[in-house]
Amino acid sequence: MHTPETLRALVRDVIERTPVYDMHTHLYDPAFGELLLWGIDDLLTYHYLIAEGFRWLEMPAEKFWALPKSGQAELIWNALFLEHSPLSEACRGVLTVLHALEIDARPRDLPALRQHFKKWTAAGFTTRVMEKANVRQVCMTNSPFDATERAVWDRGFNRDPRFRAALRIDPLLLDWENSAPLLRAWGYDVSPELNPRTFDEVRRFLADWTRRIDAQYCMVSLPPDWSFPADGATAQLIEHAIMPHGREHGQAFAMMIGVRRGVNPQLRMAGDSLGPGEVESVERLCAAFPGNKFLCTMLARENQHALCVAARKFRNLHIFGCWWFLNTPSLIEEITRMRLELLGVSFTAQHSDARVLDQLIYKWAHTREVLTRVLVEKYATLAAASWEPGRAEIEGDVHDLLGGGLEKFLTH
Ligand code: RAT
Ligand code: ZN
Repeated sequence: MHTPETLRALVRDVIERTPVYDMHTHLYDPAFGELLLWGIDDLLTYHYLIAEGFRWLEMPAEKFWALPKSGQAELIWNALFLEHSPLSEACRGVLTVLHALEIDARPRDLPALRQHFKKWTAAGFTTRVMEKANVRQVCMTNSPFDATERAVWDRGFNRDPRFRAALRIDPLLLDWENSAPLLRAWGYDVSPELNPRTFDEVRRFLADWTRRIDAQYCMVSLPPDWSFPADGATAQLIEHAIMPHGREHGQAFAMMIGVRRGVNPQLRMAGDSLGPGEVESVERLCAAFPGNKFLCTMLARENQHALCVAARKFRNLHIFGCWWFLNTPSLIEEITRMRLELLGVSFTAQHSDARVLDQLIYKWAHTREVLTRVLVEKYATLAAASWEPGRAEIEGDVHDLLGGGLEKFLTH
């Protein structure tokens, strides 16, 4: 029989020891060189922190952007760590990282922090961080529309098996007008009007990239007003290119819904916001294409309950993560508790969305803390009905929640 203390210790231990498959990040295989961000200046210039820094900075945005990365980092450090306490989730994250790496931040000395990172190479640091974070594999976000990234795939390199790939196609689905000429330039016989020949050629493009990068899924982020079915290019391309492509290659389509890009363009990447999306469109897609697999996360808190209900209705839908503005302890807790109550463990509790390698440490440490709280509470309710969870049972559940369930969903 568990006491509350033994139960908590057991659940915490299992959660800490279970390696994660992090199914959505913006990290890169070290072979991508400069594209893989790491170290204190990249941590401080994370766009989540830039948005927070701008709440205090008085300089025009253009002046900030004209500074070198170290200058930007210094302004953020001063505004968010020295002049005020670093209480926000993104600020706290930097401190969790430094603490875990045994870097003493107490003197509050940025140049000294920089020195600590000098001793690592990208390759060595990757291993160190993944071990600390207990992450077994991460999925990158790979866009054929990104010229820098494309050049690396063109050159070719030896893949690091810890870095999986996902085919990210926002421009294709959201900006057909400008994507069609690019596809043409890359040798695909598409026309601006969407017709059968064009759909076939888009499928050939998707198939080529799927094979080339070994894409685990095809991903897109969508605005709140995205709707399906619809007349526009987005819905047409989904129906006539993405769906048949997904069936042919056994590839899931991952939708990240609810982002409003460039609400404040002056902030650049930090200027995106959110809005509630249409869960009904997700349901209609799942119903119309039972032979396709869908992954979905939504950005608005208001959508979380309906999205859980949608997942109860469609076994070809797997929901994942507490995305972006939802990746804060209080919201992770609320969402994870609700998902467990409605779906058991048939969802993926979290993805890190890390853009800087070091962030794997804090994103997963903070999620693990919350998951421990919620699962202890839930197992205690089972124990109260004399269903004592055994270690192996808890291990299976946690494995599923931390990426293992997704892997099964993708392969079955
Ligand atoms: O969370 C983020 O870092 C956002 O900027 C987005 O990248 C978002 O996660 C996305 O993949 O579009
Ligand atoms: Zn992302």
